[in-house]
Amino acid sequence: MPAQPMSVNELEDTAVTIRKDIIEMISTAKAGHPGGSLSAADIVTALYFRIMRVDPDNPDRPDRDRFILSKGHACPVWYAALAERGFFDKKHLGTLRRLNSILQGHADMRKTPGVDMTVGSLGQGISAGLGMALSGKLRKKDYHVWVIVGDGECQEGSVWEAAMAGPRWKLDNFTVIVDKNRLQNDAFVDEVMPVDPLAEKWRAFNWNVVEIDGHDMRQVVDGLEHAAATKGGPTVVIAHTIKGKGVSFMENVPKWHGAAPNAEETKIALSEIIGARK
Ligand SMILES: Cc1ncc(C[n+]2csc(CCOP(=O)(O)OP(=O)(O)O)c2C)c(N)n1
Ligand SMILES: [Mg+2]
Repeated sequence: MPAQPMSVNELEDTAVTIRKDIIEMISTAKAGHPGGSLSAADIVTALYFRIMRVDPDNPDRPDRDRFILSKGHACPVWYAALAERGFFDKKHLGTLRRLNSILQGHADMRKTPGVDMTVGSLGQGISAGLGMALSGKLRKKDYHVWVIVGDGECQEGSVWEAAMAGPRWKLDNFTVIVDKNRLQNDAFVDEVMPVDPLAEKWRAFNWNVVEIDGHDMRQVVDGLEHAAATKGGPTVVIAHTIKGKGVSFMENVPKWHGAAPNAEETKIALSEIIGARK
């Protein structure tokens, strides 16, 4: 079922394609969320091209690993990875956010092949993933459930209700990845409502905690593989990331949470993304 798992070098190349597709998609749609898509790009690439057992020809295959992008506004990164992995034709990327497109502004499980959970209302994804993981345990299936949440999203109380339940059910088939890019929509998380110390919080909820640089592909792969192999309870991977990573004028700038680049900005963004890999 897995494609040949990619090497770190191949994953780095693929992440360039994913970042290009994110920018092109949002530029064409003239709307969308580039910042949080780019911060998650390396993690999502590693999941779809090395870590997860998924089957693009049979998206609902019962033994597939499950993935939920709980920070659903960042779905361009999800769509780019699904298309690149072969879940649907890449031509759909040009229809992002259009009426009746399979690629809505927030991912819809009824519309997009490979999407197992509708997202967009922050704070829901961990609970949904937890249910999938618990179901897997009860039915003695060996799939793994992966959920990405935002750091701003960690302000939601429901995140911590789900966090309490994971160790209770010893869900070692369950991994949460926090995209800790330090920003939420209009400002830095620390200014709005600090969530730190995040690692200590998860530890206090009895999770195994791993911290990685979310843009160092070797660390991303090692962290995710460690999470998949850890037995006895769930793991949280705290990924230190940069919002807008790969496009200089977007990095760490709150405006690029939810704004589309114009034609000139798109040109610069694409040349920076491609140039970084040369
Ligand atoms: C329940 C809920 N409240 C508010 C919003 C509006 N909203 C969309 S994105 C966002 C900020 C999210 O920040 P973070 O989780 O850190 O995501 P990232 O930085 O990765 O974009 C907010 C408040 C929402 N989608 N859902
Ligand atoms: Mg954030």
